[in-house]
Amino acid sequence: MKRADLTGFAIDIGGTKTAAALVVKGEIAARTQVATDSGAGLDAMLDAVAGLLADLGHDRGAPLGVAVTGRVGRDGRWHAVNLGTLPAISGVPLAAALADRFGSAQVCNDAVAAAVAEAHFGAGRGDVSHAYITVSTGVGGGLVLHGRPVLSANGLAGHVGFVCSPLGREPCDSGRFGTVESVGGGRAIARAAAMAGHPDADARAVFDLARSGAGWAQAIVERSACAVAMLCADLNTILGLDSVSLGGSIGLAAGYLDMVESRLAREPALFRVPVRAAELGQNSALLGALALHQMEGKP
Ligand code: ADP
Ligand code: BMX
Repeated sequence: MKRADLTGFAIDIGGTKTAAALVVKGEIAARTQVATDSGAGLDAMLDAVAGLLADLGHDRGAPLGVAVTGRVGRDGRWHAVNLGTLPAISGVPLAAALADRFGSAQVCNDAVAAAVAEAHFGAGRGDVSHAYITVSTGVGGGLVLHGRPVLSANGLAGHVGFVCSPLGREPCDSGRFGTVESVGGGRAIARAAAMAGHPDADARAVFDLARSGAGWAQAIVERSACAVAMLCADLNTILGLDSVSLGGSIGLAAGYLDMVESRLAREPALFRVPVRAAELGQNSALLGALALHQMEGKP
């Protein structure tokens, strides 16, 4: 698959923001985004998507790739794995509703889409086994082996944020306990700040305070990066990875990758893996969703 072959529209519904792009010959020709209404049900989510697509000049039936936070089963139903992130998304018929409203559309998990784009056109280019990890509202993942994403009928494959961390001390809204997401994701960082007496600080504010020297904020950021570094070593142990790319607003925040790398350097050499910033930045999931639309039926 060549990046230059990608032309069409793409949507990325995250736990915090919903982005849309018009892609022409593999380049982002126009991009727009709004805050995700995290309490919304399917219809309201798709109303927001319709508004973004209208702004970009989408016509019914044009190629459309849609990446969403949460798992999407082969039956096209969309489920939040972490029900604290999208409480109203539990088995809703996303693929059918997209086809009804917009004509042709291909839907997948946001981190799987990003992994496909990074593996083919970004930080994992040329590698046989690549993992993408997003540290964002949650912690998501996608695995691409020999150019193909690892998928499962229930849409759970690749959800590496729900692996348990040795640093885990809290329940996770997935129902598990002590997941990487419950230590390192944006919602977890905000919750840790609240427990440290800073109830109004979101993850971005915690990073700003850490940079200006607040020790409590530095400790929270460090814990997130350590949990992600240990996850990279664990994934490398299971899959024999050539590389990992790190995305999401937290994964891409200044200094975060350095912290992950310095924790990973404490692992025995055998378990270390090269970790790189997602080369496509905030556009990985958008480009990957459209790439998967193109690969439809083939992955
Ligand atoms: P989404 O989860 O919708 O894909 P993001 O990748 O932007 O969206 O992740 C959202 C999380 O990232 C929020 O918790 C937000 O507070 C945090 N965040 C946004 N910008 C920054 C930043 N510059 N530094 C650190 N954290 C950030
Ligand atoms: C969560 C999970 C994943 C998603 C990841 C990153 C939900 C709603 N989402 O682990 O499916 O890939 O977050 O998503 O259960 P983001 O919103 O943080 O970008």
